[in-house]
Amino acid sequence: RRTRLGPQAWVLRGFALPHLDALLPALAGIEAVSPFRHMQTPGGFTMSAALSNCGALGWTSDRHGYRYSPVDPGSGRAWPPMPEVFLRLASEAARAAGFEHYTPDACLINRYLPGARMSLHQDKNERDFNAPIVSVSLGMSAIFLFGGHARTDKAARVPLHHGDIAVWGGEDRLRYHGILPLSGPPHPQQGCQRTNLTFRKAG
Ligand code: MD5
Ligand code: FE
Repeated sequence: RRTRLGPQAWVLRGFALPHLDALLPALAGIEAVSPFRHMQTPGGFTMSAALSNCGALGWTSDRHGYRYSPVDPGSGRAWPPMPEVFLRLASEAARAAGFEHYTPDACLINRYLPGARMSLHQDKNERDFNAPIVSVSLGMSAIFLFGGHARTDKAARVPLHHGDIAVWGGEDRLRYHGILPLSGPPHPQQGCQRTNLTFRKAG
């Protein structure tokens, strides 16, 4: 089922479910090389969601700012490569939302425990705003905030569940968005956590 959020924004309910047998072991492999960690913001706060990355570039944050880097600052080594199953799923989801030939070079992975949130922001650190962003939700359900092009625009609340994929491109690519503090029942397989894979064309 395909739900339209905006002119070029879609939620593909359960789209990742048939891929999880391959996806979850690949995620465990990434986590073993580049463990989840809480980043500092330039303003001196600690982000409540922990992150990791895979792919040629990974999104990082510290007191000096936000940037994409080929190196995991925790290890000083390259981020783990993007697994084939990640690439295939992101590209199939992009195609289902109308974006052909999607080749992301970065996958930011956010891990939320109960209470963790992401305040309204735009994703503007990527070089190419023409490419869509593809987001895969795993584990506990969350309320996604889908805002407008100004921070003060009223944001729609969209529940995202285990296996859902959202795709934002074109004029919807730079909308303000966020995640309300995680709460609710544990997920039967994933327990008290939500993991979000966010594919981008960053370089
Ligand atoms: C999350 N992550 O659930 C979200 C999913 C992030 C982040 O926001 O930056 O790590 S990605 C949601 C997104 C990305 C790009 C555009 C829009 C939403 N949008 O226009 O609504 O952890
Ligand atoms: Fe974002």
